[in-house]
Amino acid sequence: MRFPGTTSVLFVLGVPVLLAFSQKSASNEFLPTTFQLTSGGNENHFYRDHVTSAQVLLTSHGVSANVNRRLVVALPAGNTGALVYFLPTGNSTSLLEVELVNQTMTSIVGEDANQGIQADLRFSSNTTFGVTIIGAVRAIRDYVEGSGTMHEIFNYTLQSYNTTAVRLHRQYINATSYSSNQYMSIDFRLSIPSNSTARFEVKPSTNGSFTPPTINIVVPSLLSDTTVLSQDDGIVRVSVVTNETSLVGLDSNKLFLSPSESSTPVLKQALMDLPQDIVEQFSFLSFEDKFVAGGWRFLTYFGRDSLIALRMLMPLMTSEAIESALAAVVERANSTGALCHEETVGYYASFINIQNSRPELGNTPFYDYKMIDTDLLLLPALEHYLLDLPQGKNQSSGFLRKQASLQNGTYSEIIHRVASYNINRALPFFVADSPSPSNLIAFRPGVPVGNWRDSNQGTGYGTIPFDVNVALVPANLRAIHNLVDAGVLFMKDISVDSSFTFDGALDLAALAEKWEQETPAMFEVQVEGDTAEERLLDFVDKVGLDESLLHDGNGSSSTGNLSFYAISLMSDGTHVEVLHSDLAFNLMYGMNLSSTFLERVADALTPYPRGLLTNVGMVVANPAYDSNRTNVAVFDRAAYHGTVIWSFQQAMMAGGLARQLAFCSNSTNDTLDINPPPMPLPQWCGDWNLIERLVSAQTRLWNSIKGASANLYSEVWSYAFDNSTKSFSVADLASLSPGGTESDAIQLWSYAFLGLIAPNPSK
Ligand SMILES: *[C@@H]1O[C@H](CO)[C@@H](O)[C@H](O)[C@H]1NC(C)=O
Ligand SMILES: *[C@@H]1O[C@H](CO)[C@@H](O)[C@H](O)[C@H]1NC(C)=O
Ligand SMILES: *[C@@H]1O[C@H](CO)[C@@H](O)[C@H](O)[C@H]1NC(C)=O
Ligand SMILES: *[C@@H]1O[C@H](CO)[C@@H](O)[C@H](O)[C@H]1NC(C)=O
Ligand SMILES: *[C@@H]1O[C@H](CO)[C@@H](O)[C@H](O)[C@H]1NC(C)=O
Ligand SMILES: *[C@@H]1O[C@H](CO)[C@@H](O)[C@H](O)[C@H]1NC(C)=O
Ligand SMILES: *[C@@H]1O[C@H](CO)[C@@H](O)[C@H](O)[C@H]1NC(C)=O
Ligand SMILES: *[C@@H]1O[C@H](CO)[C@@H](O)[C@H](O)[C@H]1NC(C)=O
Ligand SMILES: *[C@@H]1O[C@H](CO)[C@@H](O)[C@H](O)[C@H]1NC(C)=O
Ligand SMILES: *[C@@H]1O[C@H](CO)[C@@H](O)[C@H](O)[C@H]1NC(C)=O
Ligand SMILES: *[C@@H]1O[C@H](CO)[C@@H](O)[C@H](O)[C@H]1NC(C)=O
Ligand SMILES: CC(=O)N[C@H]1CO[C@H](CO)[C@@H](O)[C@@H]1O
Repeated sequence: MRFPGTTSVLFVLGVPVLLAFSQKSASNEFLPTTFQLTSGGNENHFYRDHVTSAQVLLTSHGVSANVNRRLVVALPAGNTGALVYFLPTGNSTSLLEVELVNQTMTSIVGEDANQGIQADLRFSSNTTFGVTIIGAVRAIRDYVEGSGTMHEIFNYTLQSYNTTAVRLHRQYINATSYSSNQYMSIDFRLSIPSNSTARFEVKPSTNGSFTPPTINIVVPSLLSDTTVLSQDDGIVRVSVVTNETSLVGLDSNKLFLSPSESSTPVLKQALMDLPQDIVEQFSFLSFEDKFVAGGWRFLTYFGRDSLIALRMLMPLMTSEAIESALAAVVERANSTGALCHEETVGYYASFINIQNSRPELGNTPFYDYKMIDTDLLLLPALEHYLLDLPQGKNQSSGFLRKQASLQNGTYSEIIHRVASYNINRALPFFVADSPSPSNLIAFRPGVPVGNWRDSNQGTGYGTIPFDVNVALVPANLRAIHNLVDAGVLFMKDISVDSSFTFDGALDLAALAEKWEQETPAMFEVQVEGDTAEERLLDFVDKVGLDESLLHDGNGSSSTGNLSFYAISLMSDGTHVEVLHSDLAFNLMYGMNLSSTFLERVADALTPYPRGLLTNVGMVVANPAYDSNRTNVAVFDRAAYHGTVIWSFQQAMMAGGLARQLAFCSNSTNDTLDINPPPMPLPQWCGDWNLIERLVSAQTRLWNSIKGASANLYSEVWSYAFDNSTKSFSVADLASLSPGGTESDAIQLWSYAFLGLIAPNPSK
């Protein structure tokens, strides 16, 4: 049986430490899934059963006293939650520690059938509540990521209190639900279990709901710090309940194929070897209606995260799970054919609707269409599922005939609309006499971001990104072309903007080919050998690395004059000369890569700071060669999209490289994915020199990835450089950038590694 009803405890090297307790009974009775992860100075506790899903976060024991202890509760239901900072009080010299008492996390059904999560917390000393936010996870993110941004409109009220019970209440801003006339609310409750001697001392505000009440937790003096954490005295029970409807989870056995359903021996082996603890983390983010992006910060629908995770894990997944993820994207397309980036639901949706001068919408979900890459990711995923994978064969008519539930129309109508939108956006470049940056696809007017490097600094303030233009537009056009060829989509149902004129009908293959062939050169950056060396030396000096990293002994060597692809273009066409990992999109999605392009991949997969590879992973950007030296600081190791390591980028690079190499080798032994090669085969398949370079690059990449294997499934991390060993170690990004962005302990697309096998070293 694949999911035995046992309790397993697994220790992975270093952080995060993983403790998994998973239970499934043979009688098919639904037992809760719970697991715990330590990551970035936080203890993350996860819980899911048929009543609720929740993540509860507490500051890890032993973290510096300068860091305020914190509780975060996050529920995917309505993306609701609570945040409380616990400040130390009194004369106690002992450090305030708060921990979740083992095995006390459970779902609860409270008054009015409201549902949520409950857990017992143990306090080592007296505390008073600091900043407290009850309501939306987005409001909590605004506070922790936005240097303390709070909105008065989110204020809670002290509903009731005494020495053993406190209830903080938040009624929705626009109190009624969009689907009924009933009040919606969230409650944060505190109580004292019968055998705990903790007590509350509460002083209500004298100033209405604006000024928070004083809430103290008083626990008896204890003998010493070491005994405190094993006593019942400081225990307080907390719960968060809401009347948001809970999402129905997709269980791990519904997510992944069973080994007997696999089409190749390697896939069968991989399915048998799936690490159940990791599968459960991925499963925590998967629901019947949608996948959510990560926890605690992104327990809601994100189109890009869903589609990228799906593309990479699809070969292992059941058609039910694949179609859940695809349907979530299709359902949320807008009437123009753009795809939804983020869905805001629940309490925060009311806030956004008010800001958009649509208060009458109440808490109707708000869909955001600001990203330009998401639009391009659906059709390649759909193509791969319906045309390449065994579990997608014969599924197309059933899927396309479905009637949407979040909007009018069939999936077929919506998908044709998405295809039309994407084709029309690709036409200006196609009909232009000569390629010009102004015909490429830029971030939407007035929006400074638009691809996965979702910060102004992430593309060096450039507005025309490499990934979208060089990888995703052509891949999307190829996908549409192939789906039309296969009779899944129909040219007659695609509406081509009539202001463009061609000789005869639009030729999708020619359209794709023009984008494939002409865009890479538009991003090409050339740096003379001497200049490159000067900039590298300057870079090493500026960011506190060591010159020895540039020497041959480190597998690093000067290659003379240098060419690479800019991470983006400024709106005037100026290159942002930052070396980057987005080449992975071409490898994973592209069909007709040139040998020049693949040479650049091999160049990039060399030791940092010449290339991207550290001994603790692949950095996603490297500004060392940029003639604009301001970017050295803009892309530093504390920047969210700077010289930091994103796990999904590593997975995409590794998976993409395996995919391209498999085109030439015809072997089904090295990849779980099934990718029919382009016909005729790429010319570079005959270039053994190049293939050897790519295989070496692949080995270096995996060595780099394995250097931080304990972090593999987390979102993002940075590095610290040790000058004595001249090597890198993993550094927590949030601690490097106080007030900056913390990493999620679980992140949907980082589980892409479940779909990869490391290359065979003996080869
Ligand atoms: C803290 O210590 C000071 C001096 O020892 C004392 O006056 C004060 O009452 C103490 N406060 C508490 C809350 O115990
Ligand atoms: C809680 O569980 C963890 C993991 O099993 C264990 O290491 C720890 O000692 C337990 N704590 C208590 C107080 O039982
Ligand atoms: C405090 O309030 C709770 C909930 O209203 C109630 O059950 C409990 O009896 C009260 N305790 C005291 C000491 O009044
Ligand atoms: C939500 O719960 C509150 C009680 O906390 C109840 O008054 C309200 O009717 C519920 N709303 C809906 C839409 O069920
Ligand atoms: C305290 O009470 C809880 C139930 O409320 C129980 O699980 C626990 O064992 C009790 N602890 C002691 C020391 O009696
Ligand atoms: C908490 O404060 C009370 C007085 O309000 C004091 O008696 C107790 O010793 C304090 N507890 C700790 C752990 O310092
Ligand atoms: C929504 O809230 C805003 C601000 O509180 C208010 O102006 C508006 O009337 C409310 N709309 C509804 C339908 O309750
Ligand atoms: C759909 O989203 C795109 C991209 O933001 C936008 O240009 C278009 O106007 C939207 N369509 C509608 C009907 O709002
Ligand atoms: C669906 O169509 C009906 C009838 O034309 C219309 O009333 C309704 O507003 C449409 N719904 C959506 C979500 O567009
Ligand atoms: C240089 O980089 C900085 C930071 O990214 C940017 O603000 C500035 O516009 C760039 N200058 C030029 C000339 O591109
Ligand atoms: C791969 O295998 C197919 C069928 O066995 C064959 O037609 C094709 O030529 C092979 N391609 C390569 C690159 O060996
Ligand atoms: C009780 C409560 O949440 N009070 C907050 C109301 O909003 C202001 C402004 O954001 C905060 O400063 C208060 O803490």
